[in-house]
Amino acid sequence: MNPKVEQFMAQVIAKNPGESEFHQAVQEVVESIIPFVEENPKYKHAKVLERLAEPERVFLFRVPWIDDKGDLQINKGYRIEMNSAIGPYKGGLRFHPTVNLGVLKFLAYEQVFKNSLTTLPMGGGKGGSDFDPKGKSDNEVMRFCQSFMTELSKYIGPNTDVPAGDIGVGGREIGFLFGQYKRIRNEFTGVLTGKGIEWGGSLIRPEATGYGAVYFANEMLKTKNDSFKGKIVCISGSGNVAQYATEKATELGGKVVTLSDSSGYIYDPDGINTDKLAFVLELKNVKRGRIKEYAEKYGCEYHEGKRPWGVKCDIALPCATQNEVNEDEAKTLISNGCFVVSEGANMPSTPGAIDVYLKNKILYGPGKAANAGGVAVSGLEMSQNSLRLSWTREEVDEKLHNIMKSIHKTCVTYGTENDGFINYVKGANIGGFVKVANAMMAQGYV
Ligand code: NDP
Ligand code: 2IT
Repeated sequence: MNPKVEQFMAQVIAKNPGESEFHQAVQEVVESIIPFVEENPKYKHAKVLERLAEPERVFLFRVPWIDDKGDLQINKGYRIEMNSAIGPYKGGLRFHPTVNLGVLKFLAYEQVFKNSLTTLPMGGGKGGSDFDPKGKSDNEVMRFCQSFMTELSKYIGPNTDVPAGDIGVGGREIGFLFGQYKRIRNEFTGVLTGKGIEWGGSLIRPEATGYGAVYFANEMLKTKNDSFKGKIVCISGSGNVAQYATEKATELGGKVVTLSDSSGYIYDPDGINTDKLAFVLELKNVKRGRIKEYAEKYGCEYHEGKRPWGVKCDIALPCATQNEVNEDEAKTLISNGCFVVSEGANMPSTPGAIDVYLKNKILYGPGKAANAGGVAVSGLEMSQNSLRLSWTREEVDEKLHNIMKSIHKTCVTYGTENDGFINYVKGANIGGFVKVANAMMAQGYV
């Protein structure tokens, strides 16, 4: 390891003990940025990297709520306000039992660079709870969301900090959260994104992350004069991001053969067509069932407790969670002919897996570039809320498409190496850094 990176990481680890995902996210970024900062010492003197690794503010609070049996339950609630150099804090809320400070800090840290890449004026934040919506009734989810927002409402606002969804937080949760904010503050504002279309939401927001990850993959393919046509695509997850990645990859001529959830994956060699995808949407978003039921309905293979990376494919779109592709799985993907990885999820590839992609010089789009479409359309939702009007589906989709092209271009600018290989990791990290760093330099030591 570069000794400067080692030195920097020793400090980050000492200051943030036990936060392994946060250490991982910071290390991936500083490996790209430290050489760049050495060439641009103004950033070094202003300790921009050190400041970026320290949240501006962290809230940690108790969330008491009553379950359907009448028993009191207590969860932890968090909001990390990471960096506001280029705009209000912006980033999702995750409700999942694995949520802890280190996980949310990794997500908030990534969000700062991602939001900068979108070209829109958004700082970075993230929040959530160790609450598990799985198996809870709608009323339990509502009571939890109301209690969570009762505290969170003290810290957020349309010009301060604008949360949205992430794992375990979709349209239902955003509705309950918005209702409680409006009730407490008596304000109808764009304080959250991912709202319903009838009450201030944006068209294409539900689709945006998945579509964006596919648009980004398509831009990478174009650099090789290639496209999705006739490609076999493996997707993990079956939630919001996976669903719309499946839709767009299929629309562009790919054949999506896998989806998964935390219990296992399905393999459908005939491809997940429009009708089958409609079944998945109903299964996951309305019935809240398991992906196994897809295999039962369509008579295809289901692999309990396994991830889909052993299936032969040309394109892999990890759309479930962090560290879901390890070094061995990355090697398997490549030996099976996979040459494109575009990350719908945040940090789905382990450092070992990323090394494998880079050594093999495949087209690898890291999450902070490839999945930025979601927050980008959140930014467009904020714009529409401020203007008090709404754009058409076509308008929003075109803006999203152009933003993904622009992010790709930024990665090419900062990531192209001497032999012509585009290192999208380096490109995304430096491209995201420059705007935030310049803003921090202009605003003094805050
Ligand atoms: P959802 O809650 O809609 O879906 C999550 C999916 O991932 C489910 O299929 C879930 O399975 C699976 N999953 C979650 N945790 C694990 C785990 N520990 N192991 C295996 N599978 C798991 O979330 P999203 O689709 O919104 O988010 C997916 C990823 O995309 C996350 O990394 C998120 O941070 C990222 N992302 C989301 C954006 C958005 O706009 N929603 C924007 C940018 C990135 P199960 O149902 O069994 O839990
Ligand atoms: O990780 C992410 O970018 C998101 N979960 C979306 C954040 C947002 O504010 O739309």
